[in-house]
Amino acid sequence: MKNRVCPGCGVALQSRDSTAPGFIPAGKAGNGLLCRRCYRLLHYGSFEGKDAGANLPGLVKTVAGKAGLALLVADFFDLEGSLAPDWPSLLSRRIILLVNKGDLIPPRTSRKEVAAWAGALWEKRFPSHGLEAVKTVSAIERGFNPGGGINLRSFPLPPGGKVVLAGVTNTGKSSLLRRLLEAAGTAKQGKQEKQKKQGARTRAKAPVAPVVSVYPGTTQGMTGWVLEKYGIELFDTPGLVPGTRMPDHLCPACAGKLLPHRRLNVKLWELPPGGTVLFGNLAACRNLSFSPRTMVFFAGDRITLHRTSGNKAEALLAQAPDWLQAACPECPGWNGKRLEQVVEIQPGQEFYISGLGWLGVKKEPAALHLLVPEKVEAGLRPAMLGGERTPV
Ligand SMILES: Nc1nc2c(ncn2[C@@H]2O[C@H](COP(=O)(O)OP(=O)(O)OP(=O)(O)O)[C@@H](O)[C@H]2O)c(=O)[nH]1
Ligand SMILES: [Mg+2]
Ligand SMILES: [Zn+2]
Ligand SMILES: [Zn+2]
Repeated sequence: MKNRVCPGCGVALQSRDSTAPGFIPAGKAGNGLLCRRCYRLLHYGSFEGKDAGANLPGLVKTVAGKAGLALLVADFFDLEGSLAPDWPSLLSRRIILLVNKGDLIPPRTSRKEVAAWAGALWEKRFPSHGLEAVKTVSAIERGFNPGGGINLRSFPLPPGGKVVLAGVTNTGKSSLLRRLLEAAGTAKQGKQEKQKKQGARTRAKAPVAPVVSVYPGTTQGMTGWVLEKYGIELFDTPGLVPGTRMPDHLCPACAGKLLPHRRLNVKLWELPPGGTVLFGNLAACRNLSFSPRTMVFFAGDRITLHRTSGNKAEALLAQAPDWLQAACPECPGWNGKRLEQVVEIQPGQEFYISGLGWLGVKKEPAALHLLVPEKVEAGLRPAMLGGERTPV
């Protein structure tokens, strides 16, 4: 660890201003001690204090410029949002795309298929910049094997061994780094967690590893970690906020609730003409076809997918009861505005709403009326999960 940088979030430590980023009480700053924000996040689960306010794309570009290889971490749940920034211009020439949160992929879809799907999306968005590899990984799975999930030894390492982790917020960059640190025997966290479980009365020391949380923007600066086992120095970087995803317009607590944690929320419904499905109080999908359609809806496991009629949907969106709320009244960037879209969707296609979820139709095409939050990217795509894919 470099001196005087919080190992949890990468912000420069300071003892002058308790309201500014990186604050640590005077005399406490030592190796491995966390800034106040990280400390409170880790011990009380509260997310407070200002962001460091740095030029994040600039920082990522600078770190990537010093590294010879970039591990671009994408979130399986929102691949469009993960590939929204102009990554080729930000990262070094060699990029490995890691599709993280593979544990959430339903068993009937193979992880290789999802990796191929992500690779195709990359090619569509960045046709002139080839990827070194695409892999599906999971940072939380039991039995996670960095040697099997990300075989760092199978890629020619850059001279100097510097490798950067990059991505948009909340894709699991810091989580993957923690797993690699644990596997390499560098992090103390694994041992402490075990001690706690065994009821050992040892006072927990601050873990020397990046802090992970459901809130976007947990990592605010750069930290470097030497992994002797792999012969590399791995850099964690702050997640970028492309502004195209649903969570980019919500408060940190509501943004965290959009993530699927243990599983996807999947609902298979036969929707009569006029039948409507709400994604919390954020988005809506109504069947405009003249007969019922079998449809499947995907969202995070803390988001309510609610089936109703077209008339009731409007009232529910206008005045959401607590059980439906996905955006609270304090969400800063959420103005309640939704844009209308009418689409004809085929089996083998999905309609996605970046960072919120997606839906598909079975057996026969459907005409749909959608209400999509303003500024959030949404549209038709070839189905990602199982079955036949219909090009868009
Ligand atoms: N289900 C699942 N959740 C994961 C996985 N990896 C990370 N998460 C969760 O995703 C959230 C974000 O993880 P972080 O590691 O903090 O993500 P990050 O990319 O470092 O985020 P920023 O620092 O905000 O850019 C946390 O709630 C993690 O528990 C995974 O493989 N599977
Ligand atoms: Mg992080
Ligand atoms: Zn910190
Ligand atoms: Zn909110």
